[in-house]
Amino acid sequence: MIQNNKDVIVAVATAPGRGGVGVVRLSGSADLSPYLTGLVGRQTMEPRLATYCRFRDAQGEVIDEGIALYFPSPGSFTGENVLELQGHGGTVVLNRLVLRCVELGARLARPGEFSERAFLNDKMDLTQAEAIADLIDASSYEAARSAVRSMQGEFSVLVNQLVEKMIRLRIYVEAAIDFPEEEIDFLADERLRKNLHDLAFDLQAILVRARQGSILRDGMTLVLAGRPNAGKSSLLNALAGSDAAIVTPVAGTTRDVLRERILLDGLPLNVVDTAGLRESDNPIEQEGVRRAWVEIENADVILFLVDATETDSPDLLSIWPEYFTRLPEARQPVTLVLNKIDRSGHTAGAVSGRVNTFAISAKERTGLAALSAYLQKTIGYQGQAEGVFSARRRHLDALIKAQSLVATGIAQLEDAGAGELLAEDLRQAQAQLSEITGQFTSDDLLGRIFSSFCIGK
Ligand SMILES: Nc1nc2c(ncn2[C@@H]2O[C@H](COP(=O)(O)OP(=O)(O)OP(=O)(O)O)[C@@H](O)[C@H]2O)c(=O)[nH]1
Ligand SMILES: [Mg+2]
Repeated sequence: MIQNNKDVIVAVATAPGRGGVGVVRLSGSADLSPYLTGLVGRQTMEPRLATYCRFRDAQGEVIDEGIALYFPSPGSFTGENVLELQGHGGTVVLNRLVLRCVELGARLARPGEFSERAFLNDKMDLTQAEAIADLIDASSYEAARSAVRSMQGEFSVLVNQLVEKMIRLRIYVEAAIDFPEEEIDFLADERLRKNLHDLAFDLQAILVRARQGSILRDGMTLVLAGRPNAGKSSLLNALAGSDAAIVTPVAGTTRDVLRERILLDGLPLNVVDTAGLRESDNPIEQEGVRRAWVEIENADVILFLVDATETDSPDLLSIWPEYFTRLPEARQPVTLVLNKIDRSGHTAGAVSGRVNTFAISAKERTGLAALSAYLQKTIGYQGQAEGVFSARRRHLDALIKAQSLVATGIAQLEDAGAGELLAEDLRQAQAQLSEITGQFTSDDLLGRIFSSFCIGK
């Protein structure tokens, strides 16, 4: 995937469609003077100075007029020579400019290829490149703020500091192993234990912040499940604040899976409404129930709704036995929601004396604040916390793996005085962290990361 770095690449950098201004970006380590000559009729251009030009085709006909900007290597986004043409934002005009560049020898850039080159030329590390993509995709104010923090390197700095600490510890431990006469003393040193525990503590602190970022970026998936008529669609509508789903007194109203992306007091949630679970002869409903199960299996959080006028049994096993048989290794926490309390007479809010049980009325919209607060807490969302940076699933995975390796390493040392095992755990933990910033990342992974970016980025 990472190849052809000699090519000059070109792409439209602005969003497709019509706009006041459209930007074509050209980048390559090669001399760009043929492009300057071919496009704007000059051999050189003052670096970083906006120059008003006519952009011409092979016959000398004017394609557009606008501003050209030349950034010689290494002072550019990619670190290569970069030429930016700012013309008018029309699809045809911009395509003609791109074609002209291709005529002159450039090739079309792959998605994310500009960022990939910036990364390969050490203009930024992997988390920063990812943060740019996250900033562009941010769907909320907080998500955008956290992406900017990562883009400016806050996340990378913390990860690099951790790596530094790990390296120092590894040097110490490995030196101890190399001098067996002193190994016991080295390893028994109280400072080593303390440093290891500090490291574990720092890892945990970063993980907490990164997890917030990941929640902000991706949103959690909340699935509404239950028997027909329990009020799932009514709850979806109440949460979304709109009549997204059809609600009727007929059991079995919902068949399709409905998704709404909502912000619950700032927490992004993908709320999924599903068909009521029951045995049915109707093939349409059967398919709806099958799809409901797929959603349940993939949920981050499941709300199981029951009609409180029919039951308020605290026993999930009796009211939803299929859950236990179908998801034997159920990891997802199920929250029981007693709905229709306007008719059953239960008190709204957390049901006292029971875990994970809430009483609401979807119709009257009561008890929703307590449910929302509880969801925020379960998911681990801390509101508009300062210092959150955008993080992806892969960052979390690496941090979690590093954390468990450090924990094992500490145990190896404390239980068995096993310096060599500790050294190996630290080595692997360091490799995990280095994957985050891209110091040791396989080409394959890099290819996957950059190809998810947009073209021209
Ligand atoms: N009194 C009362 N009625 C409710 C409440 N929530 C839902 N209902 C009624 O219960 C009936 C079923 O509601 P839905 O939201 O369609 O239930 P559902 O779980 O989506 O049902 P299916 O799609 O058939 O599985 C409708 O007549 C709603 O008006 C509530 O909080 N109080
Ligand atoms: Mg429904």
